Amino acid sequence: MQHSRLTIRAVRAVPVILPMTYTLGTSAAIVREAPLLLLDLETEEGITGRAWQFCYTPAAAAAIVHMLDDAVSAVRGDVLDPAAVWDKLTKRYTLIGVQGIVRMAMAMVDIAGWDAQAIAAGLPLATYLGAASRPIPAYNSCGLGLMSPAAVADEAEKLLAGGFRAMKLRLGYATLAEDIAAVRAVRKRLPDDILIMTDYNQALCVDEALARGRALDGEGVCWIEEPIRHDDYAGCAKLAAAIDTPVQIGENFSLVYDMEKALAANACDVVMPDLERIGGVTGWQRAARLAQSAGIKMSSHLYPEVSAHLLAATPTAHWLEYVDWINAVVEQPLRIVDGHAVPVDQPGNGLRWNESAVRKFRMP
Ligand code: SMN
Ligand code: MG
Repeated sequence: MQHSRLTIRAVRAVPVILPMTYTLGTSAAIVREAPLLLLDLETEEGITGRAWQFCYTPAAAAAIVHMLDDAVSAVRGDVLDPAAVWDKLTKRYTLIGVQGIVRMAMAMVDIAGWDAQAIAAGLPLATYLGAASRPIPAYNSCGLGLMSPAAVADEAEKLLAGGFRAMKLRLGYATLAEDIAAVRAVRKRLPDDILIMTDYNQALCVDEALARGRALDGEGVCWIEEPIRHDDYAGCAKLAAAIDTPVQIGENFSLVYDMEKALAANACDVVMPDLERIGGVTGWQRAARLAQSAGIKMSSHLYPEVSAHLLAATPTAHWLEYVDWINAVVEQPLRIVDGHAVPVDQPGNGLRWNESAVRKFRMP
């Protein structure tokens, strides 16, 4: 691997609100537009690394910008070694805790830092991480929120565009009967070989999840995601043992330590860390090693452009979660070919902002 020494100079973070092609109607909240933060990490050597972050709410974007300024004030002039920067910032934020917006800011610096390094080496991120870049099986995770069976089936049909062979259906209706009706409506409308993932977004208590999980065992879904509170690993373990369909968790693992605890508790059959929550590219690589040791398949949550590179370098890679949120403001949206995400064949992670689109969608 080629190493160019880069020095951290500054960050530029631009908050945008992007319209979503499909409403994300989860059991926890309905998301109609995506408040995102776009980050440029500049180096003294003139190389810029990039990252984006889903801020969940516009108010968080401003808070993360403050944290980014603080983080970079601590590492300005340092050699851009993402793992060392992570350790230094972890120490700086020990008292407040590496969580929430602190962790979000740190992860953005980390993701952009790895991008800058790969660009300096002249290699796509996947290759820089030692993997052969390859297409990654992707499921369409846009839309399919809680709505009538007819509406959800109509939307499912649209989500096949782009050659997707799998998609994710949100569940957690008031009753088990409504969950089953939604699954059956989608199943009936799609060709038989299309896979359906399901996601409860933590809607249920353990007993209800047992009942619904057992019922879903008869419906042929690919996995049941976050049926109960994300950090109830004992409850998750009970479900994973009792339900035949794989139990999927991981988008709420905060750093790799949560994943360690979940695996130790046998809380799930498969994992899907979120690039930001797990601690950026540095955290993802640690998680990938854990998944490999545990022999457990690992998918991604959001951030498909960077995750495509990371899954190429993940020994137990499973599915990439595809969302199209960033497409309006990038020069080259992630390509989906025959249901596979194709990591950009350019140095770095491939994120380049379309500056005129960024101006158009900039948060007021
Ligand atoms: C989800 C959660 C939060 C933001 C977007 C999407 C959802 C998923 O749980 O897994 O896609
Ligand atoms: Mg989810």
